[in-house]
Amino acid sequence: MNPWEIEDSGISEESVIQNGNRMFCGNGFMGYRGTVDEADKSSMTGLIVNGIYDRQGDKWREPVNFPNPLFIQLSFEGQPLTLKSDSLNSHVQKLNFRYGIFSRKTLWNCNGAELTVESERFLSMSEKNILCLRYKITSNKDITLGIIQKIDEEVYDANGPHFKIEKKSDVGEGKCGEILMCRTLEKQLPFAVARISDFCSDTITLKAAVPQIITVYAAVFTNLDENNSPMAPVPVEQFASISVLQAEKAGWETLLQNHKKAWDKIWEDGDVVIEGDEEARLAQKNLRYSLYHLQSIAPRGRKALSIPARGLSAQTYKGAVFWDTELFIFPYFLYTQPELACEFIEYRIKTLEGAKRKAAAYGYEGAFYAWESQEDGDDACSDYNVTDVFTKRPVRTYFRDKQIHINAAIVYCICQYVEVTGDTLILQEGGLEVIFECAKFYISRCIYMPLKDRYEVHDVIGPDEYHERVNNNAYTNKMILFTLQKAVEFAEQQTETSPSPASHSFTKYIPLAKDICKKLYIPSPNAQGLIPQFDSYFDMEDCSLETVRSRLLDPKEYWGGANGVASHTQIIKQADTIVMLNLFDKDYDSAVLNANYDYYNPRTEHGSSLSACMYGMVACKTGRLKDAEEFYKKTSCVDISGNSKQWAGLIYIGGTHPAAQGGSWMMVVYGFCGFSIRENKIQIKQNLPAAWKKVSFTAMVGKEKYQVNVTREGYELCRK
Ligand code: IFM
Repeated sequence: MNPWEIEDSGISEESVIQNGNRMFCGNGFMGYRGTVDEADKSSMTGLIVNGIYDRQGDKWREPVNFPNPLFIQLSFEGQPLTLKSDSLNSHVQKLNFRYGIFSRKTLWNCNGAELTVESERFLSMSEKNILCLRYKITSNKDITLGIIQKIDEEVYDANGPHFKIEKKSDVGEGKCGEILMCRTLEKQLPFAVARISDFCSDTITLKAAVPQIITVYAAVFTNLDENNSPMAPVPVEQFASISVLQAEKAGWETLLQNHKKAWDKIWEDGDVVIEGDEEARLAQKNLRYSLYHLQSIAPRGRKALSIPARGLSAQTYKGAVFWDTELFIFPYFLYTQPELACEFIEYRIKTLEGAKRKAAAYGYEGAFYAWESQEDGDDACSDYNVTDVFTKRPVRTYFRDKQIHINAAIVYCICQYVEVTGDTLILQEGGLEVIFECAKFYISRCIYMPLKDRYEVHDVIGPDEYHERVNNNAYTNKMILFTLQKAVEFAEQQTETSPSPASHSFTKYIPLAKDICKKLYIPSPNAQGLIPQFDSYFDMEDCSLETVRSRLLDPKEYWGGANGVASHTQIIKQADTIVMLNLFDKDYDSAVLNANYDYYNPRTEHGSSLSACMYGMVACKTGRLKDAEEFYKKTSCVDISGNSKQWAGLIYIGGTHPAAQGGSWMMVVYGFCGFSIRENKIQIKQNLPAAWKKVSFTAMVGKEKYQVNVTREGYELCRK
């Protein structure tokens, strides 16, 4: 069994959708779902380009699903050969996740002739705009088939349509292929999709046992791509036609070798090696699969992009960027490819204006980042993010207005970046302004309680989304404190040296920020060491998860909001206070970590894929190795197993889960290896699972790159 491969033979509708996610290929510029060559929109085919969104009327704004240039469909006696055909004999599809290569082998019985299709595709990691497909047809008897090859413009859309086709033309040089010149509907953004095939007919006659191989090269360009000049933009169709012709000239083998070389380079620092027995090998496979997904969606080919919560796998969650990026995905890139981690910050700098607009719209100062952020930083999160299963009416949710902890996640991420890389340039290039603007928002959001002589933060939602509009969410308050402390620290450093315009704008807020830092209420542990998730949390009904689940009248019912089954109980959706204890473990003694872990874990639904890794890391810190291993399985298997939550109310939320994948890396490196940085030095406090002998990974700290080898007995750091 190839340790870098997954395979599946499922052909049910559910399997087709799941495999679309599980066998996703991407190169950071674009992503292509793991569907077969002849699949159409009914199989939710998808080609998503990072950072390209569109809105149709007042429907949800979402990523544009581009026309599919790799469509090939065979037919026999006028009947299309698909996974649903009665003539289907067998089907298997695979993903090689070392190199991001999707393959399939499918057999049909065509009137006694056994027909086999084998194909392979990849999205080039070296040429970001290029996709390649090799399609091989073999029959054991002479046979004639119909064949349709095209750029399939009939795309799947959750809330489309999102583009119009302006022109169709030939690729030129007498080649067999076409170019589609398109424009998105809302912003009128031009893009082009081109394809060339080396087979040019609509019928195909096969001699017994003589295979026919078809090679397809495709190119996708938008006018925002890095290699286009903003000053004198080259028309996208010209780019697409030049590139696809170049790809064809280079040929399959060369493109494949270059693609593999690019992946080899990625794995040099991006891999984590787990050695040990069978269980360790499984853990290794799950981890590498997770890292593959992160690498295949890490922004490449355009500047200042980030990673959406469902990667590039679908239009789910509106293709939006959440706090997932900063707190769950960022750490892996920070230590392995800091230049990519920096892009996430650049993205927040680029979208600061949108965040300022949002703060102003709610009557606050500074910047309030979008809960669901797209290319301009305006909030894509609707006021009605869930649909009631009974009335089919939209439910008013408050994620957009009240999850103010998003700001602090961004500040936390910038501070981590500066601390670990030592690169302060990003601060001058907009990072400081982001920190100060986030701080200003919090200053205007905190309220002073004169009789208590303290500041409080009311009417928020913490990470646990089932409890809306609560007061003094411990996680949020602690993160606000962190933000204000950092803002003051940076502002004072700046004024001491050379004041930047950003720090100048914050100077007048310093006294108030300091006062809030002194008097902000941070819920502290009670006599049992327990920290209330928010005011009066412990007064809510204390019942089991099973009790809450048994109250559901419909399995798709939403647990939160005004009438949700969990809203009036202590059952929470995901790690909340535990996230705080994880990020600020040094501020609490182990009795507090233990008490809160024991209390909150049985009360957590783990209904978000962000939950397991946070509990898992605290399980490692408190020596609960068995629990930690279970949480590791959970976070690292979300996508490989396909066992993830598919519905929130009536809204489909499937797709891949980059936060859980980042969580897999964090659990191995931060959790089991106990890796941390203290005073610019690497510290290791390992607690490896019994089946693991050794973990090796790369960590870049400052200008140094280390190979870190951790065994049960100790560790070594070697300069790389
Ligand atoms: O950011 C998360 C949130 O914490 C829980 N709901 C899903 C979002 C996107 O992953």
